Amino acid sequence: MKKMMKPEVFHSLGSDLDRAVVVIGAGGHAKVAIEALRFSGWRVIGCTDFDPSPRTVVGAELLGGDEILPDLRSAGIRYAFVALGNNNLRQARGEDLLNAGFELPAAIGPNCSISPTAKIGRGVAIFGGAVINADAQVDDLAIINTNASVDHDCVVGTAAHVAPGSALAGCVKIGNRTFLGAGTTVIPGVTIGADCMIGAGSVVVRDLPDLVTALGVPARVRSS
Ligand code: JB2
Repeated sequence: MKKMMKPEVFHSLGSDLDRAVVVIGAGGHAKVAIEALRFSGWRVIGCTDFDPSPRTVVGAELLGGDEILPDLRSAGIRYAFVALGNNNLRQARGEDLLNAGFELPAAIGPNCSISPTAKIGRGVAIFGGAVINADAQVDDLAIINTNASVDHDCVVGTAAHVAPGSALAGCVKIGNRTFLGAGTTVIPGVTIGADCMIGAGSVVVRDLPDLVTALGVPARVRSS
């Protein structure tokens, strides 16, 4: 049987839906994303999560599971943000939301510096202190986490994650769904393929193919 949204959730939506956004996920990433959304002027109406136990996440109420999303869309909620740290899940849920007719705003936290010539995709998270320089491109659902930097002409692929304190020098390319652990450095012009895992603190000095795990200074492939 289709699970319906609880009536009290309808009442909590409020009347001004122009900047109202629902957040998918109620874990650690959601905490930072919700505060970044608020910082960038969004009104977070609440979250959805697999775990239905009633709770709040930095003041945002758990509304129910993802099965309530069609009802929220019908009730006039146009915007949703996927706050799931897992790159594959984030991409999958983002595609589900687009298919369901939601728009995916970016969540931009405080003290970010984003070049007016940078291209920022849908549903991107850019957290406090991040820097994105001229002509860089950050594709849909990517995360540029706290204090990470993305220099000129870089391309960060769909649902990739540049973890806190990482630094991409100019003209670096990061493939779709690739994860760069905290404090990763990538020297200019390097290309890292899709679905890679780069260990925290690594320094990547040469190109890496798809689907590898690499770590160290300089980063070496450990498995593929
Ligand atoms: O498909 C889903 C789904 N899959 C997992 N839909 C919804 N609505 N929720 C889903 N979840 C829920 O996401 C889980 O039930 C869980 O409550 C939440 C994930 O929380 P967790 O704190 O484990 O991870 P996270 O993704 O919020 O944060 C991770 O990634 C961040 C980037 C952590 O590693 C953080 O430390 C990190 N900063």
